[in-house]
Amino acid sequence: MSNRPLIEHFQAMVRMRLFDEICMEGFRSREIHGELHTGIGQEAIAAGLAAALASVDALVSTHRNHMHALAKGVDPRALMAEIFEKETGLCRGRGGHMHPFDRKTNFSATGIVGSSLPVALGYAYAFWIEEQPNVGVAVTGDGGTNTGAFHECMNIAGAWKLPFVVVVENNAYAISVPIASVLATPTIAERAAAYGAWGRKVDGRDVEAVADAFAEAMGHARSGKGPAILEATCQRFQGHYEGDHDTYRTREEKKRMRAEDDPIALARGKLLASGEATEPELDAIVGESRQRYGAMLAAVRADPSPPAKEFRRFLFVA
Ligand SMILES: Cc1ncc(C[n+]2csc(CCOP(=O)(O)OP(=O)(O)O)c2C)c(N)n1
Repeated sequence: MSNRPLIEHFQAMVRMRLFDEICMEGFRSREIHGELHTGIGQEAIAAGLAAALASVDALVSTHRNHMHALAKGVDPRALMAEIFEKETGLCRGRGGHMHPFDRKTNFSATGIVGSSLPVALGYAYAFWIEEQPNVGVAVTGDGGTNTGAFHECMNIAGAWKLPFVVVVENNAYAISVPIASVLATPTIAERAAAYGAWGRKVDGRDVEAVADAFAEAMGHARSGKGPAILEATCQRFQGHYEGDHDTYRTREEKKRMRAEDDPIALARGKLLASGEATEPELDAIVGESRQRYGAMLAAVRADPSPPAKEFRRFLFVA
């Protein structure tokens, strides 16, 4: 049984998808510069993390970070303003899509693949030294698990029994590289044994399965038993970044995943089958979320950009 009613997960996933669709619109209209990576198709993983995260826990995400920020409780208005490069953003528009940081919710992200682990491990070590019952959580893609940082962090977290949880969003590709072609073991979760860690692989399209497993992983880490690896399988519906030609996946493969692996459609089907919700109720959630996020976008668009003469402000040179 999940730690949150499925209808709440459904609402969270709908909002996450709308958020990223708005970012895609901002990218097309050239209001957002640089690379944009969306989490469309992967909503169940982010939504599944929310309930078991306390505000004092730290979450460190990747280049594909918007949905994790929303799950951690980052203000969506301030996040959207950051991504749209506005002075009202979380980092006054200077961090942008790949480097949001929020002191209030202990949320941050890094575009350096694999580097969410050492940052989250730093939080975990600090929590341990200060004897606080908080957890440092790193999200990484499957590609990130093949970096040296993954092994180094898991090893020391296991040796010192640090409150450290790694969530692997296994969307089957690291850009164009099929992850199965570069893994020594059938799963990533089974590496846990090498670090004395808790490890599990779940269906990352199933928000309740993710929520249950993540709550268990957090409980394990919080109670002083050491680190955990939660591998959640999913599909990335968009290209690696917006504008990616995505020729490494066939048209059929992409069509099939949208038809069969959509976590929002799967949750909708479950809610209807169990009688927990009706079509009009679910449509109302989508309509209300659309209205809320549409109004947010209009407000963000009206916000000021950082003044051009301040382009060096907040830049640090060693
Ligand atoms: C250290 C480092 N090497 C290479 C890159 C370029 N790069 C950006 S994303 C990416 C692939 C990441 O794949 P994965 O970890 O599976 O995450 P996904 O994009 O699938 O969410 C690479 C190689 C980088 N940002 N950092």
